[in-house]
Amino acid sequence: MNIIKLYDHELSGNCYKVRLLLSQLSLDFESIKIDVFKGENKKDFFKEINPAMKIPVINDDGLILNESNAILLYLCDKYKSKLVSNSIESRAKIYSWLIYNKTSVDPFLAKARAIKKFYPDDKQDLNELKYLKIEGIKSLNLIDNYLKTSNFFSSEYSVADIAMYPYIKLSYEGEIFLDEYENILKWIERVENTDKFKPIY
Ligand SMILES: N[C@@H](CCC(=O)N[C@@H](CS)C(=O)NCC(=O)O)C(=O)O
Repeated sequence: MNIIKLYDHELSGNCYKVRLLLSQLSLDFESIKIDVFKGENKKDFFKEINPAMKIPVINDDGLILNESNAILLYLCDKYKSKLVSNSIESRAKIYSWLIYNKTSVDPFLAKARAIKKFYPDDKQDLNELKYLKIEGIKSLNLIDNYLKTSNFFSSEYSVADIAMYPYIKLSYEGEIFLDEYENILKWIERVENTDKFKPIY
């Protein structure tokens, strides 16, 4: 039987997106840890798997795929999940939010988290952090406003919510706090109450 292989790291929000979807689809998988802190993603064996040298990557019966949000869409298509809607209008919304996530949310929130959580104090660029915070907050404002009238990013819980969840939830680790984002906080609770939800840590 085919078991999906996931090149993974427990602290990676992007890998978590894939683990959460696999859990919610009840799909077994083998987690293969790539220790990015020891540079394993830059070793020759991994460059052959993903020349971009980043995790997550899946190998599903020989189909090798990188880019977390592409993996989410692929898994839903392959395993016929309704976490990508059947309605063309809802799918369009999901695509739009997945791209917004990768251009306007993760680049700011994930980078701020990486700097504050993983870089030594003397390697933290405070100007960069300031910029990431300003841009991250612009996106959080937009999202909070959107969630005022929507329970989820599409008409129902979908991969767009899975994609958005980890770096918004963990934004405090980059010193971007959610206290004033009432609608985002309620959305986080709704996501955490979905079936077979698993916390990142
Ligand atoms: N756009 C990629 C980003 C992947 C990414 O940045 N992965 C991080 C871990 S969360 C990584 O592999 N970092 C190692 C490095 O850049 O050297 C995705 O969404 O999958």
